[in-house]
Amino acid sequence: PPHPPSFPYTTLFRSFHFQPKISFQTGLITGGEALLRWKRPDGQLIAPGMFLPLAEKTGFITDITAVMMTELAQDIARLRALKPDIQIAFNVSALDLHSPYLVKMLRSFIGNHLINPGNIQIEITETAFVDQSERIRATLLDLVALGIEIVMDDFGTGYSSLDVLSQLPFSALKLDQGVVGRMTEDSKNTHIVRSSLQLARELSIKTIAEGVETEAVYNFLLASGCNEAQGFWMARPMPIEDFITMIKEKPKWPSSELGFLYNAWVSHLSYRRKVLDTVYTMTMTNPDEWQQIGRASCRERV
Ligand code: G
Ligand code: MN
Repeated sequence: PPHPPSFPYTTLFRSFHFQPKISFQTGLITGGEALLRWKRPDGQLIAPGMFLPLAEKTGFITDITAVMMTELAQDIARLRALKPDIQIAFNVSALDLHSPYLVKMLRSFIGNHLINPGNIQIEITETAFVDQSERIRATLLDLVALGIEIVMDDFGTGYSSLDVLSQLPFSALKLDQGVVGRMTEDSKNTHIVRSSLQLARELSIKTIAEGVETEAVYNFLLASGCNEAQGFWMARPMPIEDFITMIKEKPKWPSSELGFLYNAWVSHLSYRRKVLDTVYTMTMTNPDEWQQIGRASCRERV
């Protein structure tokens, strides 16, 4: 079996690969996810699965993040020159959120006009751990105050919970690639995806589908009102030079406003349901309590 690389990691060549994210509304690239890639001196790539778990266990991940964050800011500056509104997602671990260094670094990049807050998105996985610390919560709020979006990664797996989603300032959820991949296999998975999209809608957060490997899955998500897609069917992660070429070419995938009409329709139905529920409740209640019910249902709508 392959061994994880031994320390020091610094002897390895590190870089980011970028996987494009596509807007369902326009069919165009909105940005991408930055994925860490390590190369051995012989040129062989080391899969993240081999070094990240060890780095997390030893706490070394925070050093990696600090070094790579600086590199990423340079990369984003290059990409911004081509597309000023580009949005690059960066994965951080719950460990990275314990200390204020992440916020400090990002604040300085923004202060120096190297990047705009809108150019970077922070993806957090294993949010179960995030839940437990006030310190982490404070870090996330600092990032939001800077104008940076926080994404819950791997939504639909054991690590991401509904409870955490509602308590922390996430502005998007990223559907797990396993859930997305199995979507067209049976109707249960289809319902899981649809109801996740609806949940996000009700919480007013954006949705990104990861692991879109076929046209069928792409089209289904398009019709269901998902906001963005990422996956092998459109593009694999690639070195920055290739990503730059692609951004220049402005490729276009299928797009439609249909999903957004679907959204509006679902919202309308659920609004009607709430009105009917309220009326029904009122007929069953003492008029003295009506005002309270009205107030409660108004709160729900805003
Ligand atoms: O969960 P996270 O966002 O960290 O996952 C990103 C990983 O998913 C990357 O390593 C990327 O290579 C992989 N990936 C991206 N798109 C696809 C896809 O369509 N299918 C599969 N199997 N993996 C994908
Ligand atoms: Mn991710």
